[in-house]
Amino acid sequence: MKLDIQTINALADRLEGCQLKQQDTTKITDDHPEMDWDDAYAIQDEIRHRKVARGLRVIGLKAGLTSHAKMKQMGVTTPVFGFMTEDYAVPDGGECKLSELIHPKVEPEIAFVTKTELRGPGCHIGTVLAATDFVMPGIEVIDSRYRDFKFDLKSVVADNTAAARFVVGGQPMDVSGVDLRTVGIVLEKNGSPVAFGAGAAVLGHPAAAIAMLANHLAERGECIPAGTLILSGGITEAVSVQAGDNVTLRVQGMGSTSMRFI
Ligand code: OOG
Ligand code: MG
Repeated sequence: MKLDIQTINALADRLEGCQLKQQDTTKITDDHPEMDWDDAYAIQDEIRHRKVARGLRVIGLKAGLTSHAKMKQMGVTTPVFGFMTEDYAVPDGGECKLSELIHPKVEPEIAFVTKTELRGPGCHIGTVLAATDFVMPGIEVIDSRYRDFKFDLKSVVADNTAAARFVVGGQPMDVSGVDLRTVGIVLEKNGSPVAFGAGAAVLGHPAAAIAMLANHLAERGECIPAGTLILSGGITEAVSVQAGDNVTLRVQGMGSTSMRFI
């Protein structure tokens, strides 16, 4: 760690403050170029502690920057991990209020729900599939607290990987019933297809993103408990949304999930 605890706290304040007040900010590495990965996750952890202390439950985990499309869009090369609290969940078909967000974008993702604990190191696609209860379509709403989504990896980790809202729904499916590499997805905005892809866009197999998360947590002495919802990362580039937009994600064999921006 390169930053002291006062600086970690001040940066958590600054980033969560931006989220709560719908304000953007410059990336924190501009002011703290020396910060390292442990500092970045320590700031994210401090934001999580603040939310939990206010009575919010953590209801899911996420992997991000797991597809080449996303890495290219953001100019980075490594996946990152974050969390979702209960206030991030939008009911399937429900409304997402733009007044609570800065500059949201939507991402088509495959959501996993685990049935047994996943503990690294050494997790791989096989252990993830064995521990998965079901998979389902999920749309993540990202809302970077950084001006114009301009960040580097440590800044985005500190900002809890731009997590803001999500919806899951459709037809939950047993992993034995689907080839997650070839499963096709269509993201629609107001009835028009705006992004297409297949599961393999995420690290060759979306379960690889879950394995990476488990192995990452193991380095911190943590695991993925049974019954955890995890978003495996955007399959395509993220798509901007505006008031009035209806967004639907269709995943082959898994039905669809949708949300409306008001
Ligand atoms: C960071 C969040 C990335 C994903 O699915 O790739 C992410 C960002 O692109 O702003 O959630
Ligand atoms: Mg995402």
